[in-house]
Amino acid sequence: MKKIILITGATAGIGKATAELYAKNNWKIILTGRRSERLLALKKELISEFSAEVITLNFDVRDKEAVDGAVNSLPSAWKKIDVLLNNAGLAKGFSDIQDGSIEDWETMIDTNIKGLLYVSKAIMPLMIERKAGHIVNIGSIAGKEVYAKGNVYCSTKHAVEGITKALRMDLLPHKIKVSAVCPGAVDTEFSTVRFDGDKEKAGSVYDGYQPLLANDIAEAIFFVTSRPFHVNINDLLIMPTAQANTSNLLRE
Ligand code: NDP
Ligand code: 8X3
Repeated sequence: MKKIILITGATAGIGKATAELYAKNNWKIILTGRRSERLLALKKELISEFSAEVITLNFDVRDKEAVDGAVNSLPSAWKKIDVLLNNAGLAKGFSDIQDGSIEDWETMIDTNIKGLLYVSKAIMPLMIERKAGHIVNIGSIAGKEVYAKGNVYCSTKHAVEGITKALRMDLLPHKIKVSAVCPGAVDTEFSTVRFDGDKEKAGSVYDGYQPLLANDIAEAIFFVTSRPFHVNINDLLIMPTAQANTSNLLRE
């Protein structure tokens, strides 16, 4: 039987690349995100390129009722979700904490922490009922270290690290695997979002070195979810070769 993955934040970057890779590998895909036109375009692409079976769910992870409504709306065969990829997330702003915008803080906390919890809360009962499933959270090097001007974003990713450990502990009796995949710099729309659409500022984040590509992370996620049942990858930290940690980057 084909396996099913639900991906949050499938409209861009890591989520989109992951959808493409899983479709190529014959999985059934539930694409989710806020930008419905992108969801529909990706659905069309996955069907035409891979003859994939795809459902789109259009919701904001910050809206708990919308999350519950979307998950409940799935046909029962599609509720047998094998992998939940908690990928939707963002950074907003880049300043010393005393100069930070409270609105930006709330957006990051509501999306990266509360949104991840809302989606997990909606899907865990479906996995518990079947005593099967795998939750993969996208953490970050920013969840392991804090960098200058990264304060609240880094804190949300530290929270993802804590939630991942807690999920693994509490879901152990239910035979549900829990993993974190934690990238360093990946060239996606991440920095464009962080800098409110300023492409020049965003591009400069990736100047002078080879960042990771979204597909590098998709491949890692696929590796994590294709191990035999007795093997769990708890935590996978993946960096560009040119990036030793959050602060040491070799730009040439
Ligand atoms: P992108 O900006 O390219 O993609 C982010 C995705 O998240 C989009 O599909 C977006 O969809 C979705 N998203 C954002 N906010 C919401 C929301 N409120 N509700 C639903 N979906 C939302 O960035 P990346 O692919 O790089 O980011 C994916 C994850 O990877 C994030 O968690 C990020 O923190 C993490 N990460 C990124 C790194 C990087 O350097 N790029 C490094 C380490 C971790 P839409 O706007 O359509 O809703
Ligand atoms: C994104 C990685 O370090 O560029 O999570 O903020 S970083």
